[in-house]
Order: sequence, then structure tokens, then C-alpha cells
Amino acid sequence: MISTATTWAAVGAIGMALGTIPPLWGLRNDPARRTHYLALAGVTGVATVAYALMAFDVGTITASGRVVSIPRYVDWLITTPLILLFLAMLGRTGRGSVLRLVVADVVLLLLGGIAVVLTGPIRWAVFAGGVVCFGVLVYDLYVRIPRLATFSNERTRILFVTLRNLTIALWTLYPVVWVLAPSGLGLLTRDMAMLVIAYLDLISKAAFVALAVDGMDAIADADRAETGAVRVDDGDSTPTAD
Ligand code: RET
Repeated sequence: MISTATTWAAVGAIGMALGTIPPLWGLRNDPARRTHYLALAGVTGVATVAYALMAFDVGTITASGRVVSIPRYVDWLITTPLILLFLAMLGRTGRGSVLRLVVADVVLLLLGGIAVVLTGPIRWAVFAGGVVCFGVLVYDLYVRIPRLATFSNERTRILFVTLRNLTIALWTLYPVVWVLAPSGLGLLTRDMAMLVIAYLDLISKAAFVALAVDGMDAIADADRAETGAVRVDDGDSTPTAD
């Protein structure tokens, strides 16, 4: 039987596929910034595959009476680090800070995935562990990365701030949906949760990627000029963004 969850997943797959067009276009027309476009194309490209699988109900398992979509968690584990990598690339903050962000991200997702299948109070303790990792991630994006960043021009800094704010605002809703969905208290049905998450995923991925591609000329300008770049790599110096 065709459920509403699979229908929403199909809508998600189409949206993500359309969202992959701008970075592919960029790859063709602006090869100098290949790494940026590849990261962006990966974000929506991987999600297209994950949503297509969910549309056919592939990889859906039931554990402790709860339905878990494996493609969803695999998608998040691959694509959220790519989003963070792109943000860090804008500020050119170096490998250490990217690694910190990615570790906090992967750990929070794994804890969220594990908590779904646990029962009893430990489940909420594991979920709380995920929320703590999310706190580290938000701190890094708001405080640490801007402090370490070397924005080559004002437009790149503005692009970073816009994408960073969009990311934090949207990502904060995921643990809320986790609590409301069958993964948590079960106040939302599986179909409703799929609709809400598909919608959140589309904005945090396809809209993020579209805004990023639109802002790539700022990076192109910066690459060409390389003027006004100020290296601020410790806490004593004036932050370049807040
Ligand atoms: C979980 C539960 C554990 C605690 C926290 C969570 C946050 C998940 C996030 C997911 C973001 C996903 C994105 C997908 C894009 O397509 C795992 C729900 C904090 C932030 C951006």
C-alpha cells in the first residue's frame, strides 16, 4: 500500500534532485571553485538517493516497536558534515576546527539514532547527550569559527553569517521534531513526521545550496583579489564576525 510517508519521501527526492542542478551548473561553469561545488552537489545529491530509497520503503526497520529509516540517518551522517565543511571553507579556518565540528555532528547523530531504539530512561539520557553535542556545534559556529576565520572580503563574511544563521535556526528544530515524532513521545504520526522532516531537509539542504551557489561569486572575487585578508587565529585578536 502507498503510505503518505512514501509520497512525501518522493516529493523530497524530486526537490533534492532539482536542488542538485545549481551546483552541477557551477561545476561546469566555474571549475576554479570545484571543491566548493562538489561539497554542495554532494549535499543534495546524497539526499536525492536517500529520499528515493525512502519513497520505495527501502531500509526501513522496526526496532523496539519504532520505525527507523536507515537511509535518513546515513544521509544525515554524510551530508551534514558536508554542510559544516562548506561553512568552514568560507572562513578558511583549517582542519582542526572542521574536525571538531564534524565529530560533534557525527556523535550527536549517532546518539539520536541509538536513542530511537532504546527503551526506558536511558533513551532520554542518550538523547540529552546528543543535545549537548549540538550545543558544542552551535558554540563553534557562533563563537569559535568566526574568531578563527579569515574572510577575504565582506561579502564572503556576510554569506557565512547568512548560511550559518539559516543552519542553526533550522537544525535546532530537528531535536524538537525527534521528541514529537514516533522516535520520541509519538505526538506526531509517522506520515506527519516524514512531511515535517522532508520540509526541514529541503530548506536546510536545497535552499542552503541555492544560497551558497548564488554567493559563490563573492568567493570568486576574493580568490581573484586576495586583498584585505586578515588572519585572526587566536582569541586575543578582534573577531571578524560575531
Ligand atoms: C537528533 C536527536 C538527538 C539530539 C539532536 C538531534 C539533531 C539532529 C540534527 C539533524 C540535522 C539534520 C539535517 C539534515 C539535512 O538534511 C539526532 C534529532 C540534537 C541537528 C540538517
